[in-house]
Amino acid sequence: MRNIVFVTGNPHKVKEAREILSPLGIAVEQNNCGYPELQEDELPPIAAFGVGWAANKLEQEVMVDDSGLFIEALNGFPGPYSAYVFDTLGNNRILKLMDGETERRAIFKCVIGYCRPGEKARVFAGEVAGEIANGSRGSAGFGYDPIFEVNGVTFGEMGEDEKNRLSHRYRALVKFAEWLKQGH
Ligand code: ITT
Repeated sequence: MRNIVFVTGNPHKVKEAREILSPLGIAVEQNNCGYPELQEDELPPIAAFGVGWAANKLEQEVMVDDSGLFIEALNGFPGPYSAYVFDTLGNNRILKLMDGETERRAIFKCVIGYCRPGEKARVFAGEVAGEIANGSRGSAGFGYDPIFEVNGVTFGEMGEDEKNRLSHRYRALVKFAEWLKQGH
């Protein structure tokens, strides 16, 4: 079993990463030390900078996860600002912004960053297309899960297994695991 330190303050991400990666022979250990998040329009440079910073600070190989919900009708908002917007507005205010809007498509994106001290950061991106639900439904998961639906079912209504088989995070983590398996 390979052990990788996951720098994140979000225990839900760690739980999902464990469920997805442990069958692939990768164990994940959380470190809550945080890292600086660049202001960028897209997630990969944020993850790359953050993971490089954390690898050098902790002097060991680490991974990070930068995720965001990109809503089509809102020109990609909240995107890279998803954590701030979730904390300040929350799901109900997002639903209000979408009131009466028929274009409800959204993309949930996840970028996994990985780095060893002194080396170049690697990023692995995954995304899933879905829609913003008409209301908040389901209590599973975390964050935007109750308002993001795929084929009419919100992540909040799905069992963990179901979300972890199709999520943005699953898709990014599988790419990461495949790359590690190639001997990196
Ligand atoms: P770290 O940066 O410490 O890893 P965070 O929760 O701040 O934790 P992000 O910067 O990636 O993470 O924030 C993305 C926001 O989107 C945040 O509010 C998350 O709760 C939310 N989010 C991320 N992945 C999600 C998922 O799978 N389902 C629902 N919401 C998610």
